[in-house]
Amino acid sequence: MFVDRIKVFAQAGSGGRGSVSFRREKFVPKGGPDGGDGGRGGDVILVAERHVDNLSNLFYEPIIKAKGGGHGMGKKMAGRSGADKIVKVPVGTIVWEAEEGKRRTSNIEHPTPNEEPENIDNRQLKIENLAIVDLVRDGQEFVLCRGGAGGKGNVHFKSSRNRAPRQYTEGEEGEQGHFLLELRTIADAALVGYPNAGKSTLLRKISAARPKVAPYPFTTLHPIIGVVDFSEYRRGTIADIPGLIEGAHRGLGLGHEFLRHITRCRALLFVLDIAGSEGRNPVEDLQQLRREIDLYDPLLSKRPWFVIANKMDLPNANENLKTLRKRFPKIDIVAVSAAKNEGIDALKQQLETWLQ
Ligand SMILES: Nc1nc2c(ncn2[C@@H]2O[C@H](COP(=O)(O)OP(=O)(O)OP(=O)(O)O)[C@@H](O)[C@H]2O)c(=O)[nH]1
Ligand SMILES: [Mg+2]
Repeated sequence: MFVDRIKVFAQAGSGGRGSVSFRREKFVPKGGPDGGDGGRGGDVILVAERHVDNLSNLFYEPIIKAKGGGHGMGKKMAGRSGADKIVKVPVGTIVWEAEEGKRRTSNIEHPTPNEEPENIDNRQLKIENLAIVDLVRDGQEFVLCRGGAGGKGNVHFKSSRNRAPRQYTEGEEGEQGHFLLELRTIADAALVGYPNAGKSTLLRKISAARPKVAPYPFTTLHPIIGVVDFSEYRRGTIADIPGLIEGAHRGLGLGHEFLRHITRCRALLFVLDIAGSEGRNPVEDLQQLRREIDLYDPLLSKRPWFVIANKMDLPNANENLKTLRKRFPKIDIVAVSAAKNEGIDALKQQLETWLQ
């Protein structure tokens, strides 16, 4: 299962209560207060990990809780600290507060995991302003909810006037809240095209990634990243995403939800079935794809873009390629046959310059 958007409830541990205790020992009458402090509650910590590729672990565990601190004890012994709860998330995870103003309150509500949050339109969300954090680096950590401090034991309340204090404090409550976690894949470029254009076949040829390839539309259901090795240890990352069709912005096909995964790409690589083997016209395909991207996010369609004309081994490919070049004279177009492994080395060289 691939989960790239999920609502969770997180709660850090509360601090332990301070202890009320008095020293009792032979030959030490009225030994005085010796109640220790409570331990602090554990934090809920998110860690971005390169090897985690989606948020499915949270689908099974949408309620994340860290342990509370232990209560203080006699003989000035402090309670143990609550263990932190560490949650691994993929690199590229953005965290939003799912219910504004509900963080850090003490009334524990029943979480409603997996419910699609309303009125969060990700295109309008300015990551920089509204997100709590954007975990973009491997190993990056973020304390989502901080554990509460431990309470004070009665040893702190001794004074000249009160030598046998019975006061103590409760531990602080841990922070808690509902959060929306969303994965926006991080890759240098994305392969954008109609279903069956050969995007996955292509990714298999240029990288070690092994996305499924099949002669029916919508084979690819979620993004897959391939690493392309260029010369001299240089490499680039390419995302293979599901096929896009006309009307995707209205929810046709798989819709355009998955396009969030290309919002961080520096370049878009449009993959065309240049032979028009399914009865479509590649020039129109390209225009339509550009239009869908623009409808999704006008800023995205302003990114650098290039064309990979695939299926050059089939009839009509050459003619169509000429027409396409005439129609888009300023755009870099590389012709390949992914299935026949033709033009792949040249494409890799181009990729290196495109992604510089
Ligand atoms: N003749 C020919 N067929 C190709 C070529 N590249 C891919 N195909 C075939 O086209 C079909 C679809 O290929 P995929 O790589 O699954 O296409 P896709 O763009 O990833 O499709 P979706 O994941 O459904 O969007 C498969 O049957 C491939 O074998 C090519 O260069 N020439
Ligand atoms: Mg595919």
